[in-house]
Amino acid sequence: MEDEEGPEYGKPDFVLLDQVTMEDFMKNLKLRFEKGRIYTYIGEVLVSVNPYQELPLYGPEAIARYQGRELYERPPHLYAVANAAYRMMKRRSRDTCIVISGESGAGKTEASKHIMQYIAAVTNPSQRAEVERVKDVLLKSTCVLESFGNARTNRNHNSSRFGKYMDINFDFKGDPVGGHIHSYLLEKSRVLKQHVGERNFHAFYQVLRGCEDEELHALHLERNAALYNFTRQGAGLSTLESDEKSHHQAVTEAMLVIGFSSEEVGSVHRILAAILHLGNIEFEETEEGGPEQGTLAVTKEELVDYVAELTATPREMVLHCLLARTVASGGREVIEKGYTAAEASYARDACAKVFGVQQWGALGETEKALREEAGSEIARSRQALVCPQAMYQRLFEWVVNRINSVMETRGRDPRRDGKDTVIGVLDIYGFEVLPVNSFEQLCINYCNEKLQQLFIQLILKQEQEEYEREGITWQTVQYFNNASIVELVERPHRGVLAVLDEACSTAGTITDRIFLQTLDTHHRHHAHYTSRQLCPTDKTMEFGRDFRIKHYAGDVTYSVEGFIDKNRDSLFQDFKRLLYNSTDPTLRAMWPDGQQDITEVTKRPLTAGTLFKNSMVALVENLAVKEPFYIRCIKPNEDKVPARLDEAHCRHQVAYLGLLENVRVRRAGFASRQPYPRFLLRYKMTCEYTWPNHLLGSDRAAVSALLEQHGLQGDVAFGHTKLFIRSPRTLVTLEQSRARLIPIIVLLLQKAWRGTL
Ligand code: AD9
Ligand code: MG
Repeated sequence: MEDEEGPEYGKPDFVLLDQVTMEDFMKNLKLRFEKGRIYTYIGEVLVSVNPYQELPLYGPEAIARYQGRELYERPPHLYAVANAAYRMMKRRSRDTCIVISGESGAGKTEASKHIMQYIAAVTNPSQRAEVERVKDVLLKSTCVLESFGNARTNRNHNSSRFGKYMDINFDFKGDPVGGHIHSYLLEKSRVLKQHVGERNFHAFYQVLRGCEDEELHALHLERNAALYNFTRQGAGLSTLESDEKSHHQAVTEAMLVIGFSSEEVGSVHRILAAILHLGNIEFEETEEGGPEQGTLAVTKEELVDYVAELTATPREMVLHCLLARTVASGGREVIEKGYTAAEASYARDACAKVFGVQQWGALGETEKALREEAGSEIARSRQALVCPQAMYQRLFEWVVNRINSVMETRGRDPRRDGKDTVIGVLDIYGFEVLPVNSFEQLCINYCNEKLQQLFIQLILKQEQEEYEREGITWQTVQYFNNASIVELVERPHRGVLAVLDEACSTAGTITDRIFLQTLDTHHRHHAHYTSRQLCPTDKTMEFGRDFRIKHYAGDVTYSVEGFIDKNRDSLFQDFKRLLYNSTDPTLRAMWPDGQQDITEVTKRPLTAGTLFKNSMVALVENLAVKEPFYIRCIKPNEDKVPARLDEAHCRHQVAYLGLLENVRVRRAGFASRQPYPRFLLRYKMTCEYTWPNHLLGSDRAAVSALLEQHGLQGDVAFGHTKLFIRSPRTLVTLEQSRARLIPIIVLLLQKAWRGTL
């Protein structure tokens, strides 16, 4: 890798473009991409294009070139941003965060791994054992979380199906002493159903392929993923399978290194196996029974035995959970109710209910009406299918918590109770538009609206405000403010999530269709909301099913089918109690709420939407108080092939990431700003009037003299307290001049000390 880039590589910073147009932006992006320069700055924001091939950009040598350098001293790189965040944290004791955004497959997770590797490489030079432990856990946790939280999708073979924010805590020496992972909205519905060409979470295949024969036998599993409903859908079974065994070994080893006991690893495998067996259980209607006992029976009874054995719970209780439910009927009275034939049929096609928006469109009007009428029953009859995904979600959360508990206790020096400083790394799902968009996409896109709002506030608005504060004249840049879209989703009482909560709290009678009607009433005049009802001529939406939000990144049509169910996310107490009563302590720890008495469970739990909203508000609050660094990832083409940048595809991403506005603000503004004393401290040796000390009255006057000597005065503006530098080139010139002089000064000082001068 070259330290300097010639003009043939395009502009290393979009701020240096002659004109800020989409054409020029794309030309530069493409030119650089074709020359293997996948990184380019916009000021301190790093734009990264996924190369889809291994490039010689990473590793110890590259890390050494960036370590301790200023951002502009070397070609744009993730390491430079990681280094800048680290130095800001260490030198100025500021909490920092690195926000990585972009669509699925754009390279967010890979970027976060490089950042972690950089931080691990440059810290703990004295090799303190406890710090090494923390670094090990931080690095190894990625592999474990990818196993449980990633899956092959059509857009990315290793797609993160959860959002991740990781705080790394540093002590006063700048060494990592702990950390904490927050996970957001795991796509648990994937456990039940995968789209054509996609797979379930990696962990299932890794167990099937990687466990030794003996263990597999004890799990009552065969090696063949095609034997299980949850792993045989979609496609892509054969791809990657050869790697599955080695991944399984790596994940198991990582878990043990992190501090999971081998008993815990065993329990995890048993839970995964139990979920696969649950997926193969089938139901049939029987002659026996009645409305009370239900008319449902289980075929393949041995599967119930397996589930009971693997979850260390009584067989009868497992069966009960699958076939009946206990309900509180007022006071302390408790009754048992078996599922009826009607509910059973809903259970059978619940998968279609969850994902079957296309099928829904194919249904006749009578059937639709019938299904809607029985809508309230769906949540109950879905238990048999809800259980496996709930089990998986709890397993995932437990894994995250377990890693957190290890990171919280390691590394910290008990003699020092001073506050740690933090670097947060956010790798969260990008904006999503699928052929059919449901509740999950609404949450994901709302999350992106929140992050875009933060970006606007922090980068664009803050920048403008600073210039005004410092008395620098410049032109205001117009940018799209997405506040009203965020409001549309999260506003109390009237926002989409509030209306949905209202629908969920009304026992049984509200259907998805009524929910949509309420939305239409509330938002008929909203500039970013529409539906078929409000726009009857728009045939791209369906009556009574779709609404559309005009997101900052583009229009998304959501189908309300299943919204109420997914938001309510209810799970019967029987199932929680079953697992709480497991004699396996690991499983039991995942279900602490199972100890509640059924008659005590009266308080309505928070809905999935509200929980997500709360977690987003907390996340944004957390990020807003940190010094932010941004990585904006771009996916070059839809086919995941190297060396091809599809212009139309990238243009869209450049537009919705607001990169042009970002460049305009940065250009209208300045590439860098520094308080006068700090600027002098760094560059005073490059000017005879300022070295070793100046006599020019004020620091501002001294800075002015210094710049004049270099002939750089035309590229700066003088604020009240800070110097504003327009072009990164100026910084590069100053840095080079400083680098040339340092060895001479060191030599002079050495001679002075030795008295030979
Ligand atoms: V998702 O939202 O989790 O579906 P990401 O995280 O944005 O997505 P990811 O980092 O997983 O995408 O990258 C997708 C694939 O692109 C990786 O599996 C690599 O094969 C490839 N990739 C990404 N970044 C690089 C890179 N810097 N060098 C080489 C890369 N390959
Ligand atoms: Mg990812």
